[in-house]
Amino acid sequence: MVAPDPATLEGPGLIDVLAERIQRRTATLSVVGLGYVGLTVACALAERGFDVIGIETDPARSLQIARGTCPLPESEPRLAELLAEQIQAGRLTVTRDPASCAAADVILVAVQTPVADDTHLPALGALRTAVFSVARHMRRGSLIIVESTIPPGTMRDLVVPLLEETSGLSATTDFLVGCCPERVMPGRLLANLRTCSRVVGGWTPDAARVGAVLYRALTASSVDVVDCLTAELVKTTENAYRDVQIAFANEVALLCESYRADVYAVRELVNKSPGRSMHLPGAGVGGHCIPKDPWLLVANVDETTPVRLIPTARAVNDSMPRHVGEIVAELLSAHGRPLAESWIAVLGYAYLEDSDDSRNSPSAELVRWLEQRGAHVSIHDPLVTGCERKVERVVVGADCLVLMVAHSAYRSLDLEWIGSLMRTRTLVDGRRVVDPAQAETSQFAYRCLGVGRTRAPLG
Ligand code: SAJ
Repeated sequence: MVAPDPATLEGPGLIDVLAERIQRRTATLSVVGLGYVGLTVACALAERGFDVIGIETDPARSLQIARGTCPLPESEPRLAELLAEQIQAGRLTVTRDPASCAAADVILVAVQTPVADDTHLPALGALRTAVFSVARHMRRGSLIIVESTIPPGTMRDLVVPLLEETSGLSATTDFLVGCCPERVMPGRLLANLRTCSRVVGGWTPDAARVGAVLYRALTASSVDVVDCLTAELVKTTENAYRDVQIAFANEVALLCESYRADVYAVRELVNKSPGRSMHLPGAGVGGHCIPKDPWLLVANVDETTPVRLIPTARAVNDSMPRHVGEIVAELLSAHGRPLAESWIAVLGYAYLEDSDDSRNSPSAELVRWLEQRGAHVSIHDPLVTGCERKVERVVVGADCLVLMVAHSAYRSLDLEWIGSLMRTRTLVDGRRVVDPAQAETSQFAYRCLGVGRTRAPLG
């Protein structure tokens, strides 16, 4: 084969040479941003035989990872060992210097793309900085892939123009660029990389084609090749879809409380109907994806397009922690305890069952709401650092027990014993964790979100 002209992609087979180097694992990769997404994909790519240069600007984090120590919670199966192995093997190296990406044939950008708490507008500063630093050092003929979840149109309006203007290179003739939004999930980071299908968006068909070669080395599942806009829409839509589904379940839960019915019984039978899959109602929607991605989806839509359902779903889900607080206040009031004189034990601070991740925790919102009304709140979570005191320390003298997360550990609570430690035996279940009959046998006044019965204690 004639040596390709390094000057342009049009050289004879330069794109095929890059694809082949990826295929043969002889391509050098760089991952910019070693957070949940970047660190996981850097370790996974190193494990698959690539030389990977991790670029992390945070000094402490960069040093920690360079030493082979995983900064993510221990609950990520195998990630800590894999990181240590790949650092030890010299296949993964870590630096703070963005210029290091000049050695890479493929550069993945995996930085956070948050939305502002008040305006819900995307904050793309980290992405802009990362793309700018890549553009200043990238090589002609390299492939750039953005893994961050980004608002539709961001590749067109931000990433490609910034790359071209800063590098002086063309995204159609001098380098390849695309996006492949991550599909990781805390607690399943490496597993999802191996099992989730991926959507590779290419600025050009060649970029998508070569990008697909890389992601076929990562996942055993399908790799779909599309344009950038479609890839941006798929990721933000799949999470907005989930948020709307959860909001529907939450609204039905509120209806069932009003009708004095049981949303869980209703949901079970609804889901027996073909084509129905009603999600679970609950005490709120947390995490780093679902509360954010719906706002990214609608961020760049023109103002003539009505956007109603998605923001409304966000408002419904964001209201759930406060709704749990209202149930607590109602139940305590029925037992002669004004909120302002009450001690409340909140069980569960992670955003998800059996997770130690408390980002955007619905419990945090509930605690704020209760404390703003004078209640004294103590928090327990066996998996969240700082909340793992013994549960008896948290519930002693409490007037209300609030279950906010369906941790497995809470499904076997000794309610009789816990009740004996409390001042007032009231229990509000935000996730249908405990058996209502067991709560009643243990003399609790029990309310479950979505179930419209206040059960007075027996006897
Ligand atoms: N939740 C409900 N009811 C439900 C499902 C979830 O209230 O029926 C709440 C959870 O308690 C949690 C929040 O929503 O507070 C988010 O839960 P999640 O199960 O969606 O978990 P996440 O946030 O880790 O979502 C990730 C997403 N994956 C990626 O973005 C790659 C999402 O697309 C996945 O559907 C989800 O994992 C999953 O469970 O697979």
